[in-house]
Amino acid sequence: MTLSNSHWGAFRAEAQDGRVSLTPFERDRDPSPVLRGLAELYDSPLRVRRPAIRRSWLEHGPGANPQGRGREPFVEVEWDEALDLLAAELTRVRAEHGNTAIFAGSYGWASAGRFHHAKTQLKRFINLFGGATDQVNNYSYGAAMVLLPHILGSNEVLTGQATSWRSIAEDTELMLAFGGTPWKNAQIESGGCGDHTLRHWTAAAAERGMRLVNVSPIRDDVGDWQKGEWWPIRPGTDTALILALAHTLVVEDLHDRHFLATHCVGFETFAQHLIEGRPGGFGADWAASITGIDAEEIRSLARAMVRQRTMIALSWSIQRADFGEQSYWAAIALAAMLGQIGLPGGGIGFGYGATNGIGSTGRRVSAVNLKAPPNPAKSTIPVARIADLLLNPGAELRYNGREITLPETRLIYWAGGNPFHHHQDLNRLVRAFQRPDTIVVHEISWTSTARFSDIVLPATTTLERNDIASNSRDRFMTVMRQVVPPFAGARDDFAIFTDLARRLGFAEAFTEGRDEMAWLAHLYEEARAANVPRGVTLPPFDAFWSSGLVELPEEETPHVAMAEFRADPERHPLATPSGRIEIASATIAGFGLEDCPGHPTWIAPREWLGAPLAERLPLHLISNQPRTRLHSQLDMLGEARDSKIDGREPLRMNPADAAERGLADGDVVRVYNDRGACLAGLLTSAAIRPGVVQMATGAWYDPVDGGGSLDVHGNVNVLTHDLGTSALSCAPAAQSVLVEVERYTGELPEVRVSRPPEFVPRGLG
Ligand SMILES: Nc1nc2c(c(=O)[nH]1)N[C@H]1C(S)=C(S)[C@@H](COP(=O)(O)OP(=O)(O)OC[C@H]3O[C@@H](n4cnc5c(=O)[nH]c(N)nc54)[C@H](O)[C@@H]3O)O[C@H]1N2
Ligand SMILES: Nc1nc2c(c(=O)[nH]1)N[C@H]1C(S)=C(S)[C@@H](COP(=O)(O)OP(=O)(O)OC[C@H]3O[C@@H](n4cnc5c(=O)[nH]c(N)nc54)[C@H](O)[C@@H]3O)O[C@H]1N2
Ligand SMILES: [Mo]
Repeated sequence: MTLSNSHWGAFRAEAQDGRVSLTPFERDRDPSPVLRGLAELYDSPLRVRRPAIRRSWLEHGPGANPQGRGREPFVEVEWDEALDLLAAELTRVRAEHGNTAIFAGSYGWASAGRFHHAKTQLKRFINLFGGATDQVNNYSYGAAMVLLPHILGSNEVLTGQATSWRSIAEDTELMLAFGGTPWKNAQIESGGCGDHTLRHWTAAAAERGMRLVNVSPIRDDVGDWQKGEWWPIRPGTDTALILALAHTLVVEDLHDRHFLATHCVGFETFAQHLIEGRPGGFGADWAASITGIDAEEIRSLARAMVRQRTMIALSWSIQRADFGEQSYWAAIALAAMLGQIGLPGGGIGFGYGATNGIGSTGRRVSAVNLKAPPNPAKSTIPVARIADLLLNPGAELRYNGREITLPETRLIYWAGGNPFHHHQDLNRLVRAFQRPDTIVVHEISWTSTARFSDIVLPATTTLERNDIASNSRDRFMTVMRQVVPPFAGARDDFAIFTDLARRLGFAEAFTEGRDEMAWLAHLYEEARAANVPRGVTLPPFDAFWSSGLVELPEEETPHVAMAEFRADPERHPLATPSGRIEIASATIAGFGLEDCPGHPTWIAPREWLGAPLAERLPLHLISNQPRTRLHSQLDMLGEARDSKIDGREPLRMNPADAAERGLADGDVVRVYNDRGACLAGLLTSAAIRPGVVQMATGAWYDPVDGGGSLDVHGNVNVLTHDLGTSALSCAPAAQSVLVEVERYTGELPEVRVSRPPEFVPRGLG
């Protein structure tokens, strides 16, 4: 059987009579059940079969009836016609409005293969066309990635190598895990993985008797086998708990004065703030009233952290919230006060469990990677300001100490992402998507974004092409061999861009004279050369391609983040202004931001259970990552489809909250706030803290009248707000949301996104 790989893990596949069957890779110790949906995807009725153009756009040209997006039928056309029209429209927009009027940020996860990486293919194409407005940062840890360079000098602990799971399993005595270490999330790895290891390492830590404190509104963010204690914190209040732990250390004089003096700056400012920043200080009694966690437990945890080798771990979700910078900054300050940064099993880590590879025990390698040339248009926005860009051209945006003037957008080009999945406040995004003249998307399936576009070009899946899975955090590099011919009229993104570039006169620059296999060999050989200085030897391409995989070396000793800095801060300074950990930052203080001052502090979220709004909307909605799919990918298939209740996305609620509302398991409910409403299927669960409801992201958006009102399928992003974390990073803050839930009593509307949109013959408009 053919070896291939995916964000859900490696697998072997075969095709019979045009149907795909697959089994997980034999070396995978804990394969993801979500993988089975990939086999169903190939010939799913929701595949885009042929190029399709929104009727008004085709018949009346760019900008025609923009309110028709998401409502109007499509006309299927031949590839040549679609590409001729698109090449002409790109040329028109560039000539009349300039390259910055093209938005091609195209945020999204696309597929695992490194060559057929849709977004990078688009960047190669558009940057050779003169560039476009692009996006920086990501939805995952957008606040942290702007903050950490100011505090730790780089994003190494966040995006590079975290202290390895082996180090935790061997040396950590106490792991304080904010947001847990969710197994559901470690099912995936961007760029694929050969062996799922979270269960193995977390079991090893539990076996050795490590104490695990799961600070989360949701108990099953930690698996039963991990034997964690559950501290059901009120959502959005982690910073208060962290400040109180730090406060206890200060008042009981338990902080590591030596480490603070030799490795940090700004401790005095922070310590003074802890004591004097509010009447009575940021102590445990204060934090108990904010977090719902007992004050004595907080104090005793602080003392235990000093006595024991402690890992302070924060999931990425903690900073995906109002003023999300504060939790990460406060946690770094707390870890510095313990003085265990750079010691085996101690210090600070981010994202354990977020993907399979965080804390990987493999040696760091240079991955196979397709690069794009620089963007000549030099125009960027922070990733989650997309609706602001479209709605407010000319407006000034404060971001990381700068001002960005938002350009005007005439054309949107998306390949490999789904903004009608990933963005917040979708009813606002619907209005924003009515602004441009033209919206183009390459898609596998009729996602909500495809339905809100003008030109939809059918893309192949991983199963229909050759590629390489490679990732600096995974121990396997594998081939991704083609299993089946392209479905219906679908084409690879590379082939689509090649044909467009030919029409626009730069095909040679785009392909560099290589076809698919020549590109794979070229990219692989580049990675092979880059690994030589790392002491990692890869076989030549032909040998790799015929054997199917390379197993990369394990780390020799467990990796400990920031160990060199700890050992010798003079020789290995951080790239901060002081060369040290900045517990207070003069740079950030100098930005003069009310929502991100010069040291960590508690700023009450805009929406949380302590807000006045909670009297009317008394439930905090956690819209976390789905156990049953990757974002919106595979939503209508396999695990995700089977998890739906009456065809709606499940919502979990504590039994007490359900009883108070007269709700029972299996009820269809309406979840609402002032921004929007959606339907969901109710599941009661004691694993959810009272006052909290949980609904995963990723159900395909299905507004009852094409936008603005009830989403009948259960996309949480009709409820989330579109305000950034702060003016420092302008990152998404999807976790800070209040809602109310009631039984849905109307007639149950059909979920229309479970079948393709309407197609009409040409000339009927
Ligand atoms: N409320 C809330 N919202 C969130 C989050 C949250 O926690 N809460 N999380 C956020 C986070 S962290 C992220 S990363 C985003 C994720 O948001 P996205 O990355 O946009 O979500 P995906 O569903 O992975 O979208 C990828 C799309 O690419 C398509 N695709 C896959 N392979 C290919 C290919 O080869 N070619 C082409 N042309 N298309 C392809 C898929 O069909 C899919 O529609 O969501 C964010 N949104
Ligand atoms: N199966 C699956 N795995 C995925 C993804 C997917 O779509 N599906 N997406 C991937 C991507 S792109 C990313 S960025 C990562 C994201 O990784 P994370 O950000 O870690 O993922 P989440 O599931 O959003 O959050 C983890 C847990 O944090 C808890 N939490 C939420 N708010 C709070 C809070 O205020 N306080 C505390 N203490 N806990 C809170 C929730 O209970 C939640 O289950 O996941 C990746 N893994
Ligand atoms: Mo993400």
